[in-house]
Amino acid sequence: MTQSPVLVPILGDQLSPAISSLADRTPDDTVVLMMEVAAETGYVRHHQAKIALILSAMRHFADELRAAGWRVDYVALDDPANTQSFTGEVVRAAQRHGARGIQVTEPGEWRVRQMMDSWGGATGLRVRILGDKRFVCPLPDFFAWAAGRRELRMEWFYRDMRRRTGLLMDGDQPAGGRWNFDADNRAGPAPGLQPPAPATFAPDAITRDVIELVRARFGHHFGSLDRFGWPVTRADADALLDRFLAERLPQFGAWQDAMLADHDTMFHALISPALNCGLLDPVEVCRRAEAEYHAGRAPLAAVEGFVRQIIGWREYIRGMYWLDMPGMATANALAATRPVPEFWWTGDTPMACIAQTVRATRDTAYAHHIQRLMVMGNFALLAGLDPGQVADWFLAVYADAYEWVELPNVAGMALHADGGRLASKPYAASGAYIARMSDYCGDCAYSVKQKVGASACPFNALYWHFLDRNSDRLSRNPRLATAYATWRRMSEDKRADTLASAEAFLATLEPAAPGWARDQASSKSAA
Ligand code: FAD
Ligand code: DLZ
Ligand code: SF4
Repeated sequence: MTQSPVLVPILGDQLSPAISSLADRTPDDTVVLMMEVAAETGYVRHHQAKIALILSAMRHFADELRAAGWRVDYVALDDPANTQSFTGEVVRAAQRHGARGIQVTEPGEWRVRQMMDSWGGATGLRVRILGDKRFVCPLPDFFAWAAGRRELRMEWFYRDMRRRTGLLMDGDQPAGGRWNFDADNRAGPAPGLQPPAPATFAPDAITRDVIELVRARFGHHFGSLDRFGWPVTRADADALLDRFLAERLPQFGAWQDAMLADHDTMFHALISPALNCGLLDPVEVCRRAEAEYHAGRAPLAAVEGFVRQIIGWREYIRGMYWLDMPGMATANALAATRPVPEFWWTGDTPMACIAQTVRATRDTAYAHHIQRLMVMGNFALLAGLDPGQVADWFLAVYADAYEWVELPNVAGMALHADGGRLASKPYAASGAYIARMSDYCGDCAYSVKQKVGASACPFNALYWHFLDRNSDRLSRNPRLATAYATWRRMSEDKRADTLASAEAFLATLEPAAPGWARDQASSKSAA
């Protein structure tokens, strides 16, 4: 080891041996710094399983790096000297090791980028911040793609990513002659559909230690650790991917939007927690899925649908986050101000779809895309929940939630708070959509067929209430023309009954007690 090494901080979502901050380094000239810090475990009150996943994956990754010959300085959460913030620990480590410079991969969150930009001043050292090569599209390329375009639609971006990676391409043409096979996908659940059991991984000694730590320090946070089964090593993440490819991918497309009360995960891959913290590589995952198509084991529609989620949506969402931050965090184009209700945390509601989704979320720190978008997100949109509070909820409760991916999905895709930059129309739907795509309604205290009144499905009247109260902002949207025409064709009495029914329901919503998502002292409104 040279006298003055370069310090390479590796954050909890940078757990990839191929991370760009290490690519040009050699072990004899480098100290890797990994930091468990209270500022990160507590900037929202993360689900207990999310904290356990990240701390355990960090500890396993430190061992993996050490085994590969790297010198790793690992600061544990309960180290008495720990300053409990990234900046404090970088300053301390730079002094401890007499570092001659700092090299780091760009972070996933705006607030952490602000921290990194201060490290040069705080340490007096040169700080090199490198692009994150784990994404297909470098941020400067995304900004160039977006520049001068009036509409930033995912579909066009996705085609560029197909060409760039060569995934599912026959020369310069899309495999099968079409870019998008969505028309073949997304059916409601067929009677008797039996998705396979999800793969889970028994906690090893490191994970068990972390679980004890989390119970002791964060036992007051939302969520249960009883069923903790997320992969925390690369080997287990690979095994999860293998199971998905063999057991779920062939049916992934067809049932991508379906929801069943007894099968929380349906045919989804469950890989987002591992992907987002760095245990899986996105392009590698897509190449493995593509190979299933070439081997004749999975249909093109399913594989294309899956690849689109990763090199299309995931990349596009990240680009939009960095393009629109910091404004995205406070965007509220529909002026929605209602507090998140208490039942979003407790699940204590007669609405079966929400109760089921909150239960799954509490038990596993996971819900699949349609539960997030068309149950929780749709409810938030229709009820006019405050986008900042909704974003805090999503950031806290899901094991895969980092702001770069959570916020555009919440503010852009679910809530239309960005005024339509990300989605050309709000994903607003009445109970009929949930009834078609799930088996939730059969066990619900409300009747999905009933349009108004105390026993009617709340989504029904709320849908019209949403359109009516936002007509100045949305009625000129051509994609909502039919809905507004239907609303206008209703008799005045029917419209009045509908609005009164929605108002009566909204009046029953109890705001969540303060402190579920954030320590009260660090809440956004207090900041
Ligand atoms: P699958 O359905 O099997 O899809 C495969 C992969 O595609 C996912 O692992 C993910 O990496 C990618 N993907 C699919 N849809 C999206 C999308 N809209 N944005 C980005 N990537 C996507 N995803 C997160 O990773 N973190 C979040 O915090 C997050 N918050 C969300 C909040 C809302 C309101 C909504 C509507 C969606 C959110 N998503 C988020 C996107 C999506 O719901 C999850 O990526 C998905 O449910 C993860 O489960 P899976 O791995 O089983 O995904
Ligand atoms: C989410 C999280 C948590 C809970 N804890 C830590 C931690 O103790 N140390 C760490 O390096 N990272 C943690 N993370 C992930 C970071 O919040 C993440 O790296 C940043 O949000 C940047 O995306
Ligand atoms: Fe949800 Fe309405 Fe169906 Fe009940 S009836 S499960 S509230 S959609």
